[in-house]
Amino acid sequence: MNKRRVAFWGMGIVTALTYGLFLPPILADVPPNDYYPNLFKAAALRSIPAGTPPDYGRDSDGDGLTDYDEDNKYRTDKAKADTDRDGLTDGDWEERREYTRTYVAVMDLRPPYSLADMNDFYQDARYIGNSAVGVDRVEVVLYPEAKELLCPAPYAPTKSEYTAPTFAKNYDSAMETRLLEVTSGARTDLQAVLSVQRFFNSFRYEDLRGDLGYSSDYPLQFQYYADGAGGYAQNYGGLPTAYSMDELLARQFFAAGMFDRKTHGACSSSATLRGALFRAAGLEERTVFTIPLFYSLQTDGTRVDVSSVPPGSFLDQKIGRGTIADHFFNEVRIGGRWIRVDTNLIDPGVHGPRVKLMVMHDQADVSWEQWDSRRYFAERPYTYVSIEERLGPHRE
Ligand SMILES: [Ca+2]
Ligand SMILES: [Ca+2]
Ligand SMILES: [Ca+2]
Repeated sequence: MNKRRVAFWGMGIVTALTYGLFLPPILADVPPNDYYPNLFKAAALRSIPAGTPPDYGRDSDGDGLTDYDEDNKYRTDKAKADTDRDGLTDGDWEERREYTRTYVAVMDLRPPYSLADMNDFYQDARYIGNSAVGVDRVEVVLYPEAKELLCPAPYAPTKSEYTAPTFAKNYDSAMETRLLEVTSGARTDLQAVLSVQRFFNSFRYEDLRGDLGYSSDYPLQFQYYADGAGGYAQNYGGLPTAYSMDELLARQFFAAGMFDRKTHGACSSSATLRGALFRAAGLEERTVFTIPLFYSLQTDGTRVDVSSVPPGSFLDQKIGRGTIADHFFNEVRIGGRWIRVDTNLIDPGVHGPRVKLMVMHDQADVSWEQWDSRRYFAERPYTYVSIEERLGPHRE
């Protein structure tokens, strides 16, 4: 197969093709720690001493953007409501992009997704209309130069809806006891998070694709929920070979089973296990679902011609690998803020720029019937209409 023809889902214009030049300095400002690279893979993070959190909600100049976001995301002046004095305030949808680099994507979205969840530190999203019945057209703006300021809080295991066991993150008291041992030396929530990640790294990735008859464990994850009770997965054709369905689920789907066997599967499985470990340690977490900025398949299952992509560009490299895929990972509350602890915006290793579509306690909370393989190509819920890169005129 022609490598150049792999992996692009999109119907429209691609004008942002020079990503290789614009990656943020990976890990440049992150304190030395052996475990950061595993946890914050694309970390655009700076760390400040624990115990002195910024006032995240303060908006000193009243332009609708917080001081924190003006300093760390938009790069506008937090003391001036109209930084460039053109009569439009910094909070304006277009104005806020003028001091930084953005990737702007127009997308047609079917459920499942959440517009509220799509607005976070790394991206802004707004509804701009319907493109068809049941299909929402959404504009997403990604801020690849945004940098979170990590301000760890003292570690105190907590109980909340974000630490409670869930359907698949089904930790028990024995797991909780073990995880509290794992984090016992941590003074801050950041240290506890890193301790959990270290512990997670002792689990073994188990490639069961041969048993699943697919290139990842997605069928197991998605189709388990196709009928809300797992019956579809139980009847999934061609499965299993080496293991019974119950054993597959124990090895890659339910956290308690993975914990007992010291195994996990690909990203959706890992997000479940890691999420359960965080929760058992009293660290608030939720699962994030993202898709690549450039999607992999058209609705009819054919590959898109990407011959216009400049050879050697960042995008070209990503396409050439043929590894562009949906990605699950976790957010953890550190210093009171939800921090993406795997791929902030750009995953330099595999996936490239990513669009966040929603967060969830558990994948079982989301209706995945759109992902039923029988309808996968015809009704896959997300398509790109256009993608472009913008360099703000006042960006320094
Ligand atoms: Ca402001
Ligand atoms: Ca301002
Ligand atoms: Ca202005």
